[in-house]
Amino acid sequence: MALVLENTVLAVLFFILTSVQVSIGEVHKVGDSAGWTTIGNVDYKQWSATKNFQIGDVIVFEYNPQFHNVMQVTHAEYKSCNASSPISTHTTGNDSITINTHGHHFFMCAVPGHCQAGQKVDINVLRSPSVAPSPSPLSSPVHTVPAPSPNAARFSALNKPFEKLGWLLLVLQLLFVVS
Ligand SMILES: [Cu+2]
Repeated sequence: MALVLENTVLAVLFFILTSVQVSIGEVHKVGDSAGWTTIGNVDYKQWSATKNFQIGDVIVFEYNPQFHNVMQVTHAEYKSCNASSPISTHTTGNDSITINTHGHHFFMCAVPGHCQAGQKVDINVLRSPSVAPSPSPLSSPVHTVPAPSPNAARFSALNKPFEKLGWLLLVLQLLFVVS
């Protein structure tokens, strides 16, 4: 009996740990395979528009540090390509920046001419959209699993450990009843 209980606890702990791992942020490499560059006219606006940035995500800038750098700047500085008073400076050539707040995060290369040439990116972390009910004529009246949005998936991933805990308590109660 004790062995069964032990195995159950271990299994549940494993589920909790793997569930927690799912909720860790995504890694986004700026410019994808092109990286952080002025070569090839990479459209960083287009790149960021295709992403769904979330709090906890990691933004990776990969570049040759001899030719480029990364400066986080204000919106005004981003627009005017002015890096005279950056919020933060990154120069390793492989910079990982974790996004911890909602809203816009503006980055540019401060090498003269590069920002003007388009080496600038706006990482916009949207607030989780309110889960507004959107009844579609195609959906059945029976409330089934809603179409999972990336946000919903992430949210449920965060809640999973607690579901598992509830499950653990139920199992423990059953075991006590049986023994
Ligand atoms: Cu540059």
